[in-house]
Amino acid sequence: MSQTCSARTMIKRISRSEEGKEFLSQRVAQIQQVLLDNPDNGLAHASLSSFFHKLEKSKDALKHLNKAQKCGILSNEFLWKEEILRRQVQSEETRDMTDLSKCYQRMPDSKQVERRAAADLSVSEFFFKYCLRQVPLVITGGVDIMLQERWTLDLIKQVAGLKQVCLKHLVNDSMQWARLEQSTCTTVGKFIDSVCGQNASCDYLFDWSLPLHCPELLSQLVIPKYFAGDFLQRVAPGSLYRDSWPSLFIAANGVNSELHIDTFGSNFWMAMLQGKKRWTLFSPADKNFLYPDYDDSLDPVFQVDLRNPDLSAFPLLSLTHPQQCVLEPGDLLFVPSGCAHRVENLTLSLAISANFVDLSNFPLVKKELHYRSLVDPNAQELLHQFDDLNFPSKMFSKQTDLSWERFKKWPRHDYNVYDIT
Ligand SMILES: O=C(O)CCC(=O)C(=O)O
Ligand SMILES: [Fe+2]
Repeated sequence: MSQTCSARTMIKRISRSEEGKEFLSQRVAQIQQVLLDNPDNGLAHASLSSFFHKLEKSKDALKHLNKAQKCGILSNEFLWKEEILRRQVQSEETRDMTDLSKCYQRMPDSKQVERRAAADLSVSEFFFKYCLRQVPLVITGGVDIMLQERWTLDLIKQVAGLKQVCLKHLVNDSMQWARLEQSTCTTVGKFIDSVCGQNASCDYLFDWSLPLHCPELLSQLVIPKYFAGDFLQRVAPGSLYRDSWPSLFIAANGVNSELHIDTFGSNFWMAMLQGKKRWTLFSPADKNFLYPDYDDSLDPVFQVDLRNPDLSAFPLLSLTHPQQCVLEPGDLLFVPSGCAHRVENLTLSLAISANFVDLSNFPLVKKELHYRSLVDPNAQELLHQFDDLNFPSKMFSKQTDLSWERFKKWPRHDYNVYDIT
């Protein structure tokens, strides 16, 4: 317990301890007693639901949440919790219904992620063959489209060295997304020195927004045609996620991000600038066989440990469909919405990435924003724009690469010739 961690992670640790479980079970018994006298006590049902949830008894938690709602305890937060519990129950039921005799005692072999040269890949082929079918792809030479001169750690240090950054670090039993918790804050320059030094840091400069923190780096960037139609650039300035990406990643050899699915149904790309990363990806259909734990979030952590897979505890892992690739400088990776992934930095590495929305994930993104909007007004505002019948949701098969400036001022005047609907 020596590593610093979030309250959420600490609460999970305590509720999984013997004393924690005993305390929670006693509370359950007390509330059940109250309900014997007054079965329509909505608040008691709501509270019982929370205690069952902490005891990881999701079916009971969902049952009592629904009873609380029937007793008139209605709020958006309860609808949000209901969806979290529904996801948990559904994943457990899917596993219960799966025939264990089909499982093996080892992980399936990983297939290699397909690789295609940017020079031979049209926007239409990318969209219909990979994006729409949720097939990951490495676009080789993709980074040459994006930068005339590839960024290096030296350049990042020159331009952003004095800026403040808050780092992440991996905590094995973290309940935070990707099992990454907040670590120390420092300057970009000091962090780069520390990852280049002898005793490289275990911290991760992870998803550091360039538009927010270092826009001066972006003026030279070109957004490849495959991602240039990002719907997040068609919403009002200030809207959620519109200016979050691209973001920067720097890590020493051996630093990882654990299994996760990118949030709000977004698609994702990553451009590898320096060093190597090994990606392991699963198809969206594998999600429940990776043993998601939704805890208090719509974005689960996964109970399986891919470094040392325990097939006795998690037998359905043997029925998944892993794909792997090692990203090298110049590679541009596309990760479709809904694909769980884990990333290992095989060397000191530098990369940029972005999440995006297009026609391939638009329905999923709207569904995810609907649930997030129950507790997040910014998600509600974004959804409102996406839901507008006049929202420009067509794409263009002859889309060209766009300079950063043109990408941010999406050239709407061309919209009448857009042909992918
Ligand atoms: O490079 C990494 O560690 C993973 C990046 C990633 O998956 C993300 O930002 O969602
Ligand atoms: Fe990710």
